[in-house]
Amino acid sequence: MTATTPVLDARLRKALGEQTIELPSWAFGNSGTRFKVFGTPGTPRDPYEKIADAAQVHAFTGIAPRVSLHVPWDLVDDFADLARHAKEHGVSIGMINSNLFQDDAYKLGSLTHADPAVRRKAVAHHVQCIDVMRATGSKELKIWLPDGTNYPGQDSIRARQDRLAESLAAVYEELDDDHRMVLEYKFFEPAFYHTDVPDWGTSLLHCLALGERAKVVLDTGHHAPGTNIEFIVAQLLRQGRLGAFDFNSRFYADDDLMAGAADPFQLFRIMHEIVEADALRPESGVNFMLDQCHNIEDKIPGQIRSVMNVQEATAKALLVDAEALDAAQRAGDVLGAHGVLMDAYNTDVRGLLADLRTEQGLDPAPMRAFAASGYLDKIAAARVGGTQAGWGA
Ligand code: LRH
Ligand code: MN
Repeated sequence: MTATTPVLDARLRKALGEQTIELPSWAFGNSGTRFKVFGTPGTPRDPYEKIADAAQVHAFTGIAPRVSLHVPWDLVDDFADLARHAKEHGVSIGMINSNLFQDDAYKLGSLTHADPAVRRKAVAHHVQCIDVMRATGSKELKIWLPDGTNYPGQDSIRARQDRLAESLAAVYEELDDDHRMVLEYKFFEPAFYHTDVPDWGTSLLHCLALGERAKVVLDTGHHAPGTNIEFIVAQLLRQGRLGAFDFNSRFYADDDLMAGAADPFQLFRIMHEIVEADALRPESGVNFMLDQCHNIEDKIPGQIRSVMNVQEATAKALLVDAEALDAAQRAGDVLGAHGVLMDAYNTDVRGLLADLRTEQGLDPAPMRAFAASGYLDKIAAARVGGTQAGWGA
C-alpha cells in the first residue's frame, strides 16, 4: 500500500471527538523509586493544586476531563468543595482509588489478612472511599491489593483467597446501585513469592463472584515480560468485564513510564482490540486512565505527551482497513493480514490530530502551546513553602 495522508472523516471525527482519558492525581505529585524521590519546583502541595494542574492537560488536549483520586493521598476536609473546584477548572472527579499498601496493619495482608479485625479495618477503608465517591459524584471504586507473601508456606494461598472473596463481598455490599467496583491485578511487588490478585483470571473470577458491577482493571505494567496483553483485552471484552485501563509503559517491571513511550506498537495493538470490539465508545463502560509516575520529567507536559500517545495509537487503530483485514484473515493470507495492520500502524496521524484540535478550537500542537503558556514558571513562583505532594511512603 502506498503511504497516503489520512483524512479526518466523520467516523474518525466522532470516535476521536468522544474519546476521554482519565488522569491520576498522583502523577502531578513527586514520585520515584526506592533510591530517590526528586522534588520539582511548583509541584502541587494539595489535591486542589493537583486538580488545577490536571485541568491544564485537559485545556491543551481536550480529551482529559476527569481526575482520579487516591485515598488518603487526596484527603481534604470538604470533598464536595473539591468537586466544585474541579468543575470550576473544567474537569470532574473520576475513579476513587483505595490504598492498602502504606498502613503498618497491612504488612501481612489487608482484605486477605488472617486477623478478622485487620480485614474489617480494610473493609472500613473502602467504606470511607465510597463516602468520597458520594461526596464527589464519582461512580467508580478502584481497588488494587498489594497483598501476598514472600516465602513459600508463609500463609495458605487457598485460605487467603477465601478471605479475599468474603472481604470483597463486604465492600461490594456497601456500593450504591449506580456505583461500580474495578479490581486491579499485578503479578508481583511488593510481594515476591505469591500475590493474591496476580493476574486477569484471578481478578475476573472474583468479579464474576461479586456481581455485574465488578470489573477488571488492566494496568499495562502489571504483566510478566512477554505477556500478550491485547489477548487479555480481547478476552475481558468478550466477557463484558473490562472495566478500566491503567495505561503506562515499561522496559522491565512496573516502571510506570509514559504510555506508548517504551512500546508504542503494543499500545496500538491494544487499541486495535478496543476498536475491533467497538469498545472505544463512552457507552462501552471501559475507563481509559493513565497510571504513571514522572520521576525525572516535568509532570504536566509528561501527562500531555502521554494523552497524545494514547490518542495517536487510537487514531492509527481507527485507520485499520477492517474489511481488508477480515478478507485477508478469512483467506489465510498471513502476510496480507499482517500488512493491513502494519499499514495503519505506520500511518502518520499527527496531521489528522492537529486538524481535529484546530476544529475543536485548540492549539494543534499541545506540547508547544503548553510550554509557551508559562504555566510551569507561574506555579514554580507561586508554590513556595508548604510540603510538596508525594506518595508519603
Ligand atoms: C499499583 C498501582 C495502582 C495504584 C498505584 C498508584 O502498582 O498501579 O493502580 O494504586 O499504582
Ligand atoms: Mn495501576
